[in-house]
Amino acid sequence: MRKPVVLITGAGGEIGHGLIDTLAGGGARAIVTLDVAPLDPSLAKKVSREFTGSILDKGLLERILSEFEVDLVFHLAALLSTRSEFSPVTAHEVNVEGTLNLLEFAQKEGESHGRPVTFLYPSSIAAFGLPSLAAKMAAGKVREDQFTTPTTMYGCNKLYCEQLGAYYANHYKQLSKDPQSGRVDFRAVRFPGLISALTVPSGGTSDYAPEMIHAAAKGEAYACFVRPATQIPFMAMPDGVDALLKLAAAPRESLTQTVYNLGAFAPTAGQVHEEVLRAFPDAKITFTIDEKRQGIVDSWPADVDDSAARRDWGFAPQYDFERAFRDYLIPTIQERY
Ligand code: AKB
Repeated sequence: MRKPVVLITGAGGEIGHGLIDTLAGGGARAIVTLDVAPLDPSLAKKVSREFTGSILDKGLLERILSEFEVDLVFHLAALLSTRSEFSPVTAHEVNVEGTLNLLEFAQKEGESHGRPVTFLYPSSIAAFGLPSLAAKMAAGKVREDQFTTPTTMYGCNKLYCEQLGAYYANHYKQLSKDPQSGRVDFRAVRFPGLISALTVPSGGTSDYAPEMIHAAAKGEAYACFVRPATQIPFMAMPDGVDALLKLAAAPRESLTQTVYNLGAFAPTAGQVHEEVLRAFPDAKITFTIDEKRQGIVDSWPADVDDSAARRDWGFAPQYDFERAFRDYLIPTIQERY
């Protein structure tokens, strides 16, 4: 008999860390992970089975399918926005073809065990693309269906995979004699920039905020690559993990959308700098603008309208800007370094 498990791809990344901690603490389901690199030992001991390999390896996915009854997938593996601009074809392979492989995997799992597989997909504010800084500032909080014209490869990948997920959930092989849609219960969130006290991101463009905080805590100088007035939404990692788990547990009938915006606070880079200085008065932060990365952040919304997530499945972040620093980031980071 195959054991019912939760599968986490990209498990060694920033979200994976928090998610594995929380899921392992709850103890409800055995955890199986897939990542290109081995998990660090503190995480590895919390999971039932760790596969080291690529989401592009269909043979490996077949093996997981034959051994485990997966009824919940957190598909976290992705190449982030800055990295994707340097290798767009690889980004497409990992972000799109990898997601297609996982959706097909979930479809087959669902067909074989006869229950829909809940598929959690972290999309991103990168799925938005505002045409100019003036339009961004005029738009304020954007809804899920506004400005979905991304300018980055990563944003295009995320937006398309949101649609692919909806296709698998609702229209998969719609012309076949025996349509098999409904086997994948696809649910996506558009994450803002995530800030973790335990890990430092790599390859993203919202990275300036977490990088500034971690550099200050380590006593290292940091040159922020966007202007002080730059504004996008952010969220503390525990709220990000909590949101994924809440959405996974929400009754299907309460969900009116496949994709939900999430936000918690939307400081400017200058406000993050001020808060960092309050906690670490000796921090050496300068601003050296990288106009190209600035352009990417300027195409992302200043804030998002996340009222649908709050209404449909009770999204309620615990950390606003002040609390994120005071109760989570500063104490945890100070302990870490
Ligand atoms: C990135 O900067 O690429 C990510 C994101 C906003 O999805 N952090």
